[in-house]
Amino acid sequence: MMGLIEARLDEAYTVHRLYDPAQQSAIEANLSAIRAVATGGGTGLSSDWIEKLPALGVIAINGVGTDKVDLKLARGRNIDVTTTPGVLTDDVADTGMALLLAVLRHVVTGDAFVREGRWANGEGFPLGNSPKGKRIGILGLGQIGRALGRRAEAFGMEVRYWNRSPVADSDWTSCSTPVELAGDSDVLAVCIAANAGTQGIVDADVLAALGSKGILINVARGSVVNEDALLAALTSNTIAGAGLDVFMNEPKIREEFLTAPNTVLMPHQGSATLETRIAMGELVLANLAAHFAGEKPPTTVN
Ligand code: 8YV
Repeated sequence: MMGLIEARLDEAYTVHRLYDPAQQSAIEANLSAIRAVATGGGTGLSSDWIEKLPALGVIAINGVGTDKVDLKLARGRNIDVTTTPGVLTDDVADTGMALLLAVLRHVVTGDAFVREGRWANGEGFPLGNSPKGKRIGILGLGQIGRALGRRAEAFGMEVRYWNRSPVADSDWTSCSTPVELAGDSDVLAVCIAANAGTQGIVDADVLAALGSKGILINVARGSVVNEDALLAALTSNTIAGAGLDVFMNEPKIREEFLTAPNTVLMPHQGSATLETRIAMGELVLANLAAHFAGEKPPTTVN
């Protein structure tokens, strides 16, 4: 979390930092006194840790992903799990658009081309592709999926979607399966929450349906994409390219991504703006404050 949010935590509470090796013995000595955990969406809290903390009453996630916390186990222990909904929606959707444009318009390779002096040497640079008139398929029409769809519309794209549960309030075309969505899209944008039911939902069949001109964007979680299938699809030109903000085993992602053709990589930056990280931190603080005041934390999800 940001320094100024951590400073507010330190003002209000006795804080032990699990990521700091120097604090390990103090933490082990204080297990029964720890009443709250603040953590990131990609980090969560393992079930082993939940079991080790008998006084735990709240897990305040600085993010919206709950895939790294067993929500049922927490509920069974009367532990509230909270997230930071709403405040990061626009930035994550912007990241999706940034990746989409970066792939279609060769932003990253163009930058290298100029710096390497190849433009000055008179070399030609390949034409990009326009988003205008293209179809974008949103996999997972939650808040982020909707925000990305609205942005894509502003760029002249046609929006369709697939969602696990029926969506009543959207004018966009609904597809009945992820494969149908991919087959009906030029760009497939993955915005779906990660859980047991969505693991590897973007598989070889979905990528084959997206096709050799199709682009995959992922701003959700690495686990919702079968990475073997994605790397195979990129290297065999089964799809045309990808823009990826999230991966399995971050930050030690599979090395094949580093050389995958026509692929733009980001180090999980969807919500990483100054403004949004302050707003997320404020929500974490509000949830913790409510818990310690004996109230229900405002954005409890379980
Ligand atoms: C953050 C996220 O990068 O919301 C999420 O689930 O993955 C991101 O917004 C992460 O939570 C860092 O704290």
